[in-house]
Amino acid sequence: MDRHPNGVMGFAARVLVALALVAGAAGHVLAAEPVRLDGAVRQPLVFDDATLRALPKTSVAVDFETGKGREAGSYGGVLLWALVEKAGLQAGEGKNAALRRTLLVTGSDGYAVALAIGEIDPHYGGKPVLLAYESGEPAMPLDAPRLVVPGDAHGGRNVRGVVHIEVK
Ligand SMILES: Nc1nc2c(c(=O)[nH]1)N[C@H]1C(S)=C(S)[C@@H](COP(=O)(O)O)O[C@H]1N2
Ligand SMILES: [Mo]
Repeated sequence: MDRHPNGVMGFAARVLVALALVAGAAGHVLAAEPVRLDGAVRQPLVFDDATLRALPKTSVAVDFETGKGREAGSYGGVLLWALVEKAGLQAGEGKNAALRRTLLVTGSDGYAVALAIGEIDPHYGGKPVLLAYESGEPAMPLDAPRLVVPGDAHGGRNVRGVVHIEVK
């Protein structure tokens, strides 16, 4: 007798859980703030997951120490240099003035690191620093874009949840 109401409640509960999961999943996607790229560029740009995924993908291997131990794996995303090129780097005045430029990359929690443009310019360091949107093998999407600096021994420059890249 009371199996039926329980069954109905069970179904209703399952529908609510399913709705919550769908809303949660949708909220998850919307939760990732877009990344603003501005400062010394001709055209400030904003990148979201879709615009990043539409650009050529690069994958890099990482192996770094963190406060919680070693992390080895892979990340996929877009070359930071490609984003800067797209926005159009403004070099400024003087001999090799572009080499005075830096990129301040900031996460949603305010954590920030600086890179020199010469570190990523293919004419100089050419390091494949990424704005990554996926990681692992097989690749899983990240909650939010992450700066990935391959070759670093410590993970400190791999800014999670990047929201702003300022060319200074
Ligand atoms: N936004 C943000 N990114 C961050 C940090 C942080 O505090 N905030 N910590 C950094 C440090 S010190 C390390 S060691 C790595 C840790 O990487 P993990 O989060 O993959 O473990 O994240 C880096 N990226
Ligand atoms: Mo760290």
